[in-house]
Amino acid sequence: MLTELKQKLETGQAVIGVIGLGYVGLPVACSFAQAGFRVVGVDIDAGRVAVIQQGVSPIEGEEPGLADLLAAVTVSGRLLATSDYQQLAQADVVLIDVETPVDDDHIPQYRALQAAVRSLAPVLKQGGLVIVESTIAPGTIDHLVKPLLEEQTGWQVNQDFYLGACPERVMPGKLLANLRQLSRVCGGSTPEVAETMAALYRHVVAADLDVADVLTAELVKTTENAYRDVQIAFANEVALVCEAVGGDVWRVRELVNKSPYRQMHLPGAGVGGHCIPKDPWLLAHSLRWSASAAAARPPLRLIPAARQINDGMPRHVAELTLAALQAHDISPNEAKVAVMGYAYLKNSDDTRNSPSAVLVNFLRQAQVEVLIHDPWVAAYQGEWLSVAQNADAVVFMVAHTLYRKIDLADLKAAVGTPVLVDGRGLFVRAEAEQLGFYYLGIGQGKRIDNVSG
Ligand code: SAJ
Repeated sequence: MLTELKQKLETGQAVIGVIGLGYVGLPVACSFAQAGFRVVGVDIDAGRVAVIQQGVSPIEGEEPGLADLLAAVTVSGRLLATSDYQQLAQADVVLIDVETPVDDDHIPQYRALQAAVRSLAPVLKQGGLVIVESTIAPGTIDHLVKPLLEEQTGWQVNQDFYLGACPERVMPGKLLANLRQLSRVCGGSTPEVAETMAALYRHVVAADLDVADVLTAELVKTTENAYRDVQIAFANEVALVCEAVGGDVWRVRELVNKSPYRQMHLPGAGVGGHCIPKDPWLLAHSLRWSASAAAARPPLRLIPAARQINDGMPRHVAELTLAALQAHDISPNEAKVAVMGYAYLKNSDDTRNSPSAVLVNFLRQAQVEVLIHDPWVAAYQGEWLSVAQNADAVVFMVAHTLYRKIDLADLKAAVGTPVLVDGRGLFVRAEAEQLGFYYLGIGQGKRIDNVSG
């Protein structure tokens, strides 16, 4: 059966199913349709399906090429969007691209994944290949997806159907580009399945396709993001040391990275987004699938600690801000603070897990009046100067290019009290102080002088 499937993939005769038409599934569906496959895209959101069927992308933000591609593949009929799982009966390969969030206790929430598998099972074609592209805790295929599919179909994996994991590496704003240009790990339930997956992805991926087993594919994706989180936490911890001892972390980082094999990441006001805050917990969860894994392991220390450091940065910025207000004898309930930047990432409109949201909540709990600006986020656009007008402190949380271009003299003229809190190393401290700002920055030796005395 696998040989037949591989032939259909190589000739482009295979029908591809995609479950979940979000910011991962929709570009994937469009890319396989563009490659010449017939694609059946299924989503439970009928409204979303209707918009897509009209050839319109429901994905917000700038996604170069996606709108035109979607229009083309719906007009050509290569992509059929539907809410009817029955349509997947014709699919030779089914990709699953549904959300896999973690809850407040960092436990993966697999409701969407389980619902997708349960809805697919009754219509799955015998000999079909099911590939989970969502980021999942290592062990999820083996301990959840495989048993559920076997139970729901009464079939046996690698006899009646095949299974794989090929975690996505998309990033908002670069969905189609990343899909084409980033390498993928094709984790198959057997080596032949992995090779078959590579034959499939070869049609849309121009980068390496590395064949592996399923567990390796699950480990690679969660590890690559846990790696980034730990690296950022290291930079943040060095920043806190520099503040305490009077150093400048930006200069330290610049010179550290001149040393071979050093790549110190950027310290900052926090770590947001839909990947980095979540994936380390998915990796950690791999230890909970079996008692033996749980018993064998030493308690995880570095990965949880990194999450705690990074999650603590917005509060640290809030503490710097309150300290600066106190140095000017301004009590929180009399203060007006302008927060510049609400997206989680520079030059992005994406506010998922925004560090600014944590900062704003903390300041408002301290009775501070908070105004927010973000040139990319619809709710907070407008003239930055008017948001900063008469502020007792201006806090920069996101390294938007617009903010880097701000003339600090204009800002100084607008503010009520010249307090500048720099969460992303946007400005040169000496220049800000020369203009009369009371400057506090992440990783820059904390000031302790009281200016009102
Ligand atoms: N951040 C820092 N310091 C750094 C880098 C990032 O504080 O040195 C902060 C950012 O401000 C942001 C958060 O971390 O709040 C995440 O930034 P990111 O650059 O990692 O962007 P993401 O969250 O979109 O990460 C995604 C990831 N891709 C996938 O999961 C498929 C990540 O692995 C990629 O490295 C990143 O995109 C990318 O650069 O493409």
